[in-house]
Amino acid sequence: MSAPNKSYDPVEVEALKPEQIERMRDEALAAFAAADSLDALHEAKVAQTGPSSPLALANREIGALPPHAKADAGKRVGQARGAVNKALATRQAELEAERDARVLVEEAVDVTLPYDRVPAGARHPLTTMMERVADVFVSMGYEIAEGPEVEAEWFNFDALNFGPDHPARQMQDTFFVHGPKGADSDGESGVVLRTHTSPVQARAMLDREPPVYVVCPGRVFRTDELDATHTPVFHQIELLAVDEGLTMGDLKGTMDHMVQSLFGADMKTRLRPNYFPFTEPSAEMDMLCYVCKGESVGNPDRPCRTCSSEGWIELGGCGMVNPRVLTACGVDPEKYSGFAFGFGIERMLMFRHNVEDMRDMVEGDVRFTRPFGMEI
Ligand code: FA5
Repeated sequence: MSAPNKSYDPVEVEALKPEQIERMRDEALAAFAAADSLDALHEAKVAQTGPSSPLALANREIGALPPHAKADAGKRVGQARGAVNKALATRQAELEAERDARVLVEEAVDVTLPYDRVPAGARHPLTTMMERVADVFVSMGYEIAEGPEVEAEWFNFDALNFGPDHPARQMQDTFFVHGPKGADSDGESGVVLRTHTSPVQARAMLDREPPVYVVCPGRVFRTDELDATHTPVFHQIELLAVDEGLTMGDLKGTMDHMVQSLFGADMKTRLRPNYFPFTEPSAEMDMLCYVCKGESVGNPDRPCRTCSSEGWIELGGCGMVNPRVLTACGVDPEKYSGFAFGFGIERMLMFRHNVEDMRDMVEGDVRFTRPFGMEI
């Protein structure tokens, strides 16, 4: 800054001469106009309005003027700085608008373009249902046991107390791979596609020393026609417990626990007498209808489609393991007793999820599986 000089005319201070102020202003306006990016404008702003810019330096010269000259010089510098700041703001706005327009074009996403992501599928609800049921028993300490789908006739029938000419052997309509053995055979065991998961019971007892607690999920085969409630290839889950002192009470309590875990705490089961060669006594197990909880029975105002207003839904078969089966599988029936039950997963899926036609489960249409979601 020049030293105070009370005598001289302000127009003699070079930096404050009107033509110099105009030149500084015009140079600043030209620099802003020439800036073609926000970065370039920032550089021009620092050069033209920063503390070392010509106008800022000129402004400082005002302090050295005699009082009568300060107002005039201050006004001139102030007007020039005002014009410069205004031009800066205008150019800043223009460049920002250009940038925004460019970004909008560059980053535009055409939402109508075809996409190449593979759509996520869903696990088949039969698989998730089978795992869900098995998990109930695994959490009680049961072990998962598996057996072959192509099974020795001996395991599928003989070990389970189906006599060679027992009518029950015809009751299960069987796909024979070799055989059948039957009453007229030469004693060789045939080979079948297993008709139920019960042969895994026999295998589990032969493989392990009691106590035995196993759950056996698996695919089974019968010569049934495919229709709304039957399929020739379906899934069962079987439970077997062999220990000292097991009773029908343990069987009932275990089944109640299963239906409560799957359908809610107020669920229960009931037993109806039935016949299976491998259990004695045998029973059909029903569970309370989880929709109407039995309230539709004798109540025409509240009909229930799920149980046909019967109040109960048939689940499968059960009973105490026949001592002859225990003996055939090397377990001492004097010391041990056992209970078993088995039921169809397709049927359970039907009433649990209101699936009206079993054929939907086998046709492999993703429109059926997807609504069940990606349950793990
Ligand atoms: C049995 O298969 C016995 N092994 C169950 C058992 C296990 C009894 C342990 C005692 C002790 P059943 O033939 O009733 O039982 O079949 C059991 C279930 O399989 C039926 O309740 C039904 O839900 C299902 N099921 C039978 N046939 C078919 C089919 N063609 N399609 C779909 N599900 C079927």
